[in-house]
Amino acid sequence: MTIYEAGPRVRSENQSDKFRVLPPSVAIDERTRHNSMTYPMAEYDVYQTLDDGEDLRISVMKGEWNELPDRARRFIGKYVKLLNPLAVYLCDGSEDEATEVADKLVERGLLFPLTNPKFENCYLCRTDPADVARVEGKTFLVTNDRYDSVPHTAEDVVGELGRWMSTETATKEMLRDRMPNSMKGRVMYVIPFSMGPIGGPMSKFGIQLTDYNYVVLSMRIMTRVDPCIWKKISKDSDFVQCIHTIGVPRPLPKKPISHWPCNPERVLVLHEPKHKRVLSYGSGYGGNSLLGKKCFALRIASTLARDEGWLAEHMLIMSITNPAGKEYFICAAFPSACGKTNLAMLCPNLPGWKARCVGDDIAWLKFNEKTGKLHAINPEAGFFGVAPGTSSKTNPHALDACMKNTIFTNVGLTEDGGIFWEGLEDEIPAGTKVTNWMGEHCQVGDGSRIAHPNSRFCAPAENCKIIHDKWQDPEGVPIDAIIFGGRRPRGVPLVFEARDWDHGVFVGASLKSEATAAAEHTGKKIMHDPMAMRPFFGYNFGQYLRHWLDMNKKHPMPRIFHVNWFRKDINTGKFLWPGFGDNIRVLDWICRRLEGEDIAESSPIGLIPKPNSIDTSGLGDIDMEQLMSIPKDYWKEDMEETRMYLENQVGIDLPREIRKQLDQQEDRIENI
Ligand code: GTP
Ligand code: SPV
Ligand code: MN
Repeated sequence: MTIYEAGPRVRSENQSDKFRVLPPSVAIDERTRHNSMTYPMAEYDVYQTLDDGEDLRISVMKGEWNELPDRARRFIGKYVKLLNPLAVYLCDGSEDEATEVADKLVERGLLFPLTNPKFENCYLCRTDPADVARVEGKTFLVTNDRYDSVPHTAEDVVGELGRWMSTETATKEMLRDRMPNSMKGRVMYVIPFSMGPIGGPMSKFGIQLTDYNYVVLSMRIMTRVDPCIWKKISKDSDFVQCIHTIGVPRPLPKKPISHWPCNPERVLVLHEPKHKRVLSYGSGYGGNSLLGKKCFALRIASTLARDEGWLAEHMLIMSITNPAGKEYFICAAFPSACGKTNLAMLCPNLPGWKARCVGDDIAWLKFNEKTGKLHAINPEAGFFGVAPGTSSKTNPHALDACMKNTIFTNVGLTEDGGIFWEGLEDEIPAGTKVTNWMGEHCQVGDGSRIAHPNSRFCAPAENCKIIHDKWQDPEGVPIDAIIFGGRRPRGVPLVFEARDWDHGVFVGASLKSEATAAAEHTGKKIMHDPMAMRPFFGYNFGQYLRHWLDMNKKHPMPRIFHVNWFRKDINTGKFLWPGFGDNIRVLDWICRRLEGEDIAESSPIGLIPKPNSIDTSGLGDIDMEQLMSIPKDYWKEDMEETRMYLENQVGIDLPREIRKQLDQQEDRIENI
């Protein structure tokens, strides 16, 4: 019974009357006594007055409650009342804290430290096989008016551009049926974080509450977690409320699979842009649980961006410097698992070129009056990258960035304490014994799947050897070009330039790609993924297009391009383009276009490279003719299908400029 002997800690003088320190509650003490291994000991108790007037007793395990700004205390208090955790743990983002949390997870069997000396402070984690990706079908926008969230679809058409839930249903489903007591017996971690450099003019604050310590470790890598944020919130800045629970209160109904507690049948992820609030229940994985990422930095932020005149996009940010020393910054929007991380960390295969990474997944873009250009920041601080396919050949910088302070999820564990995934066959010899992502024993090269297709590494951005000097510049970097792209095995040429801004927005709106493993879709069917944002819009896609179109009316905007690294030979089925480091050849063409070089010619779908204007020196046999061809039948069908899609999915919300682009492009294709 040490807890009473320890007694309350001496508090500082500036306690408000809303805040009193009490001896730890008997309730906590009982639980602590019964299972002191599992249940941590509360340090002290406080009373917090809630918005409804109730004085709630809260046990604080770590951190100084009275140093939090009043509105943060009220926010946390409100959810302590609802979720009923054992205690509250105020995270400070420090290394000691991360070590403490990681050690606990190793003890529990969720994390495995990588013992191979190649790795420094790296861990492997395996999830419940039912919790391996974002769940788009259970992700909703919550607004009073349905059409603030999603477009008017045609009659009898199921909308694909976001899901809407009414405020009443959301309240019932989340706040009444799921969240009450869902943290019972668990600790609530409170994470103050910034998306973007702390205090920067383009940055925003968030507070995430979570009962999952894996999330604590990952948020610390992916965002800037820092207690100085409390002070900034208390002064003038607002914060986005991020509430996450795995939905598995204690005692556990059954033993978690792979030591990964989750509640896959009941997953629900809700966004309320009006209240700047995200509520996520049931999943511990990626975009479902690291709420700074897709939930905040895309869905909530895109709504804020519309209201405040900027853009929040699913884009990488990189710079390339040509042999003459001129640097260009570009943003590229590719759907999930279509090559953003790879392009962002490009190793150019043309002599004299240099590439630098600013961000690999999300860009916040705002016009900068000083430079007269659109500027971009990467709101994140780490990479949550697709593991399979990453190798020293395809993406050496990503592989290198994973060697320290990294958490791997759902990859294979080799017998010598390293990692394996599909794509590393040249580096890890066949026959090496591995434990696959499900914990089963197998061997490299035995034909079985070793890493999950959506397995990921979570690594600090500062680990990347080619991270740009300005990646943390609070003003962002000036963008010269925007690129769209997807996996298009047929018909779509390697590169083309949009005719103008409106045409470029139309190109983005018509973006399609093969389905990937980053969400619950299976197979390789071609899906529409407008602006690479289909799962991430925070508001009505028709209004989103309106906002994009209007951006160019207010400010000069960068030029827009479309690329396709994934076209396949119609005879052999093999990729026609080598991709990866050779993508610099396409970027080189784009930069020369920006310089006004006469290397493009008009085509029905945009400006395409003149023959021989893409540098293919040293590539051997490349079928450029097939790679650049624009088959009339394909495009006729494609345009008809795109028209159907936009009319069915966006209906009366489709801006007239986009309709005009559709008409014009159809006419041009008819005349091929
Ligand atoms: P998210 O993190 O899900 O948003 O994905 P991402 O867009 O960052 O995709 P990433 O760069 O991780 O690439 C996904 C897969 O595409 C990996 O398996 C890569 O190896 C593969 N890939 C990337 N670039 C190329 C390319 O130029 N050519 C080919 N053939 N494959 C590529
Ligand atoms: C994506 O799916 O685009 C990702 C992974 O970047 S997740 O964070 O899970 O959204
Ligand atoms: Mn992504």
